[in-house]
Amino acid sequence: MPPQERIVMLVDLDYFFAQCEELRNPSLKDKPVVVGMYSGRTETSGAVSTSNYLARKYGVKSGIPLFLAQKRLEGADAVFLPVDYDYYQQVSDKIMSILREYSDILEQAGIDEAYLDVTKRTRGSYEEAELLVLQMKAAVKREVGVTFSVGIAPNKLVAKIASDINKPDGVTVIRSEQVKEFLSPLPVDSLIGVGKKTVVKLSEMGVKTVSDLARYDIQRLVEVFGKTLGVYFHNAANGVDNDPVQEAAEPESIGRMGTLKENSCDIDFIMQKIDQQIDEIYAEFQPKKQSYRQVGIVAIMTNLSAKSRSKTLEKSATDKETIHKAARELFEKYLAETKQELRRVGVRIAHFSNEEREQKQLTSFFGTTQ
Ligand code: TTP
Ligand code: MG
Repeated sequence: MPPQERIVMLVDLDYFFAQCEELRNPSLKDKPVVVGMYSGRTETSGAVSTSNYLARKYGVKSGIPLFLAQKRLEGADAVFLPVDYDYYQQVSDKIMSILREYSDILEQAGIDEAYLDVTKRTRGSYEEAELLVLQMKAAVKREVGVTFSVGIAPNKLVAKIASDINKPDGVTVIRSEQVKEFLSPLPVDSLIGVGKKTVVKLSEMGVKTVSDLARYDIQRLVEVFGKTLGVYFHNAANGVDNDPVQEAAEPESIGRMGTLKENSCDIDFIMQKIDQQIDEIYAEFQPKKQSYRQVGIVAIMTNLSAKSRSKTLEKSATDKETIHKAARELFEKYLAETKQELRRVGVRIAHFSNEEREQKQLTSFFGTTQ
């Protein structure tokens, strides 16, 4: 029996980091805005994380060096800002919780994108799905002030490609009977998993578009790329993808709290306690073979009022030293601001993911062809 026809959406927030910056400072809206990851070596070393659509008109996009972005935007009254993950994460969390209300199942696929299965609530109707998107857009605009683009399709593969067609603030609907026609003219690297090396190999075989790939003899694909990959390419090119939209496991954290031997605002004394806690946290965390993305601290004053602070790391980490460094930084900053003695202190790590493991699975799945 064929699997039930689904309606799947991919929601992708528009120029996300730059849109967040415009959100907290609306005067940026009519200027080119570049959000950069500054490496710190020189004043302009680093790369562009993203830019708003005005800056993109000057050829400034994700990944290009910051010095090049500056050159391209010379005299354009552009604004350059460093990434502020914590803030973007907060905006993202708010949006995801709104989107969740409009979906049967929501699978977050990154800080600015999520797959939504809406089959049940739309009773399989694409018209209903489009109306749902209008409601979602209005709610997110009203409650957060952010726009996004959506692809609606019978599966994740096609929804993802469709979401890129109308940007910003767009919607693209590809019904199952339109999938073939939609995918056919696209270059093969539009399909997830078709990287640079695969493109070269396929091109040598005379395969340039998705329709070339869809028509190519599957046996021959299997001979060249192996069974898993060959079958995957064949199915993807034919718009077949049965991967379900799955809610990620509940976010969790691992933390410890403890009372200091004496009230103190001495960072080294506080870190002695914190380091013991980190040892325990790490012992619990390590067997999970996951990575963490956030480090938080809790400080309880002598009057028993509690304050917490957290830091989202630029990259997921798996080591103990990063927890120590982030916790120390948070406490130093906190103590400098409050100048009060602490009585109890705590530390925690959160935002776990299987990134490393998934990366490995993907690498072994896609072999060495990427
Ligand atoms: P994207 O969704 O790829 O880009 P975007 O949201 O900025 O723009 P679009 O309107 O085309 O969707 O990525 C989401 C965020 O991830 C982006 O705002 C910044 C970050 N990012 C990087 O830091 N480096 C990169 O190379 C890319 C592609 C994204
Ligand atoms: Mg985006």
